[in-house]
Amino acid sequence: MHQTFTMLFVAFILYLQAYSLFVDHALADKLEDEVKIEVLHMPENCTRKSKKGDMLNAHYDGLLEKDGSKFYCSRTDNKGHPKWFVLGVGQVIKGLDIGMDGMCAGEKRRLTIPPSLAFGKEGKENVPPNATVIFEVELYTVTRGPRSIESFKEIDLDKDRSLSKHEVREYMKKEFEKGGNKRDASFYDVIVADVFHKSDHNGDGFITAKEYNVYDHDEL
Ligand SMILES: [Ca+2]
Ligand SMILES: [Ca+2]
Repeated sequence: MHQTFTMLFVAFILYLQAYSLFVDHALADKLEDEVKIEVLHMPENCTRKSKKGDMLNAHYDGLLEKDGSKFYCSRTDNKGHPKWFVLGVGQVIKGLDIGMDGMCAGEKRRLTIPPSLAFGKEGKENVPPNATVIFEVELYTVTRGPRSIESFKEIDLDKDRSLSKHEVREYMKKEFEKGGNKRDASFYDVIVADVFHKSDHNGDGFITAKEYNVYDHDEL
């Protein structure tokens, strides 16, 4: 009789522990899925806010929350060129896709991103496992996404249903210079090379509609 009671009691304690683990876990999950967004600078004029599918051009610094050490800086890496990427399609870590939504050109934000939305359990290069990271981002331009059928047609000047380097370059130039920002030729060389590296899967120097719609997962 006494033994049965003990066993029941132990079972009850185990149940409570399991329950609290579950509750803690559920709470932790909820907290983990949030990106903390702090606006550091907001420009006076904001004509267009970023949304999924837009092409963004931004500089960012990545820091570890625990000690503030910097693991990435687009101003020194990537030859100092601002990073460009398509928002909301997994080209960057999830935390940046979430944290850079609804942002204006000229705006600066500090994003605190939990590991589940950053580099996860494994970490990456200079980022240790399970690290919360902070990104300080400065957004330069927001342009309409390059990955819609409309933009494909717009880029494809000669209407042969494939994009040449010349066509991509002209399109980028037109989009980037809408806001009156002049860029030197090397700026476009880098972008065009990057676009073809990511999208011209068979390496024939042209991007077909099919190649155009494939998103590569590129963490940074
Ligand atoms: Ca073409
Ligand atoms: Ca191709």
